[in-house]
Amino acid sequence: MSGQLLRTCDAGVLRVTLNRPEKLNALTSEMLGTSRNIFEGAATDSHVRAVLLTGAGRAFCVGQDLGEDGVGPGSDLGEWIERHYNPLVRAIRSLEKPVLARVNGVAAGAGANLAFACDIVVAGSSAQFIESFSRIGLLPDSGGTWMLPRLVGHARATALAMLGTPFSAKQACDWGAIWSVVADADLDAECERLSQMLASAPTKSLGAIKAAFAASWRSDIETQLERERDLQRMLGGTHDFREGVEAFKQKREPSFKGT
Ligand code: T3D
Repeated sequence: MSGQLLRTCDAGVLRVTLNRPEKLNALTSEMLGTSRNIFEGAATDSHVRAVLLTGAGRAFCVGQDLGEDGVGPGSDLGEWIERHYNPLVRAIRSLEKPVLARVNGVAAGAGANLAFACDIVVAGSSAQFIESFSRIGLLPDSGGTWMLPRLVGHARATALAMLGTPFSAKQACDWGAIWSVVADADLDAECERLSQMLASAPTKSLGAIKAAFAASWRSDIETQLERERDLQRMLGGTHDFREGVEAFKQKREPSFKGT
């Protein structure tokens, strides 16, 4: 794997680090392809029970590397998006395991929307988000036009996208775009705590929650009730459900296996 992307897996937590700090982790096609492969591989890797996505250095990610061949004016950006961005967003959204974004600094363009595609987003207090697309004549991609209005509401999403105004981690949290904001000095400890918590949780339960919430946006209540019934039936047959109930009865901590 190239040094532009770091991957380690330990105690059920797959850590993926965007690693071009001198370019604020601007995304190259190589990074996009490799990260897509990593997320797709995580789906079937039983050692992986949670994923932590972060950036090296002072930024989380500033989106597409605007200097890369094939993305300049006159290029077929639709083809670029379909080949490089949409597969990655689909891989994150369809992964039935939790994905935690550790936003350690600026998240701009597709970098912001990749964070919003993750399941839980924790940002350091100095981090900021920028829907910077309109500044260069584009619209939010990487699922941004889908996620942002759902996270922050139509009015805020529209202004953020049209104005390209940076918003702080605190604003993002107050508006419901992210889970929490912590002091920069506490970011590592908090993300470590959460990722370990997620990796020792009943993985199939978390996967079902993710799938059901995602499906709810395109479903009516009747369809969703049926979906909940079917998923609960599946979960009722898992080891972790048995363990959860046993542990409750025995007044001890459960030991979930993710099966
Ligand atoms: O185009 C398509 O294929 C369609 C897909 C689009 C997806 C997208 O993500 S479009 C949006 C792309 N991203 C942006 O427009 C953000 C551009 N960056 C910025 O506006 C600023 O860098 C920030 C406001 C995010 C941070 O500013 P600042 O002052 O803290 O840092 P800086 O000095 O601007 O950047 C530091 C270095 O990173 C600098 O390199 P240098 O001059 O020291 O060698 C800068 O050029 C580089 N950098 C920052 N963003 C990008 C980048 N290099 C390539 N691509 C970038 N997106």
